[in-house]
Amino acid sequence: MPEGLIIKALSGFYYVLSDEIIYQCKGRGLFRKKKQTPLVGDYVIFEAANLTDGYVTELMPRKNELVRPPIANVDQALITVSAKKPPFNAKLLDRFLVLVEFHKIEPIILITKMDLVNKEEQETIDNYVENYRKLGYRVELLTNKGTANSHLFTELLKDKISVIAGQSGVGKSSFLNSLNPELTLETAEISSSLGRGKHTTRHVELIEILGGMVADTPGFSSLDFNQIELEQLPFCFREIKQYRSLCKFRGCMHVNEPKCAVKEALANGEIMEDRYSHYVEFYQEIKSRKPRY
Ligand SMILES: Nc1nc2c(ncn2[C@@H]2O[C@H](COP(=O)(O)OP(=O)(O)OP(=O)(O)O)[C@@H](O)[C@H]2O)c(=O)[nH]1
Ligand SMILES: [Mg+2]
Ligand SMILES: [Zn+2]
Repeated sequence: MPEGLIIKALSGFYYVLSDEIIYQCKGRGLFRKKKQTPLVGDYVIFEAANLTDGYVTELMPRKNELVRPPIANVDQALITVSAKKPPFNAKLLDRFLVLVEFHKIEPIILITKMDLVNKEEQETIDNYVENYRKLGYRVELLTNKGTANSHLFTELLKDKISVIAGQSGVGKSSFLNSLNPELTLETAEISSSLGRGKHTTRHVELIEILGGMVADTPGFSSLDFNQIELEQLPFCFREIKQYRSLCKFRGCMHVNEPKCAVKEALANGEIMEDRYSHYVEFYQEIKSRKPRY
């Protein structure tokens, strides 16, 4: 039986890509019995007598899975923030980074709408970019309008499953369109009264771009840290992870403890203040979460 990749799940059907052909399939009852739900990104075994009456019969083991957006086997996340409209938001960027690091997915940072910034805003952004690059992140500054961006990403997407994530209106669909002029993903002006996007993209679908599969998503609709336990948070910040073994106390959470190497690095300017203050905010957020039982 053939193998394929689920590229879209809609109204009870799974669309399975196999050898450049898409088969419309249903799930076999067996998934429900095993409490398995096929996801976009699942590699599957299926049978199909024709293009519209197939059945997914088996799911291959997953590398990882995200709940919102629902997608499996993600290799990397293109975290998208705009330089302007909506305004650059480092805290939101760090929120996405924490969620992506938590799932052990490689993040790539895209800063869009660079055509809109003035000199002063450019300097602020350059400063952040330098810091994020120091942490080892790949950061790209982009203009999606009237510019081809494909030359920057020829190797990046190839043979991988990527998701593009970010607030509504930052230009995710526009960016994907800029990689391939034949793509015509729907985009929309951000609302002038609210200054934010309209959630134009509504379902998750993998699209073939530059030799890889990319999911344009409606943004990570849920950006809460419900799955993350307090002890896991330091591991989601690369610089904290790097210094934590030097702290005096083994269970140091790098907030109130004495002889904390993270706070020393902060005082020496080796850790960016902004990042640390976001760490503390996220720490408080998780700490004040109601217990789940
Ligand atoms: N000036 C400028 N405008 C951009 C750029 N990228 C996107 N836009 C505009 O920003 C608006 C929102 O872009 P979309 O691509 O729809 O944003 P999105 O992130 O896909 O939004 P959702 O689908 O709602 O999550 C559109 O009007 C785009 O034309 C850019 O680099 N420069
Ligand atoms: Mg979109
Ligand atoms: Zn510490």
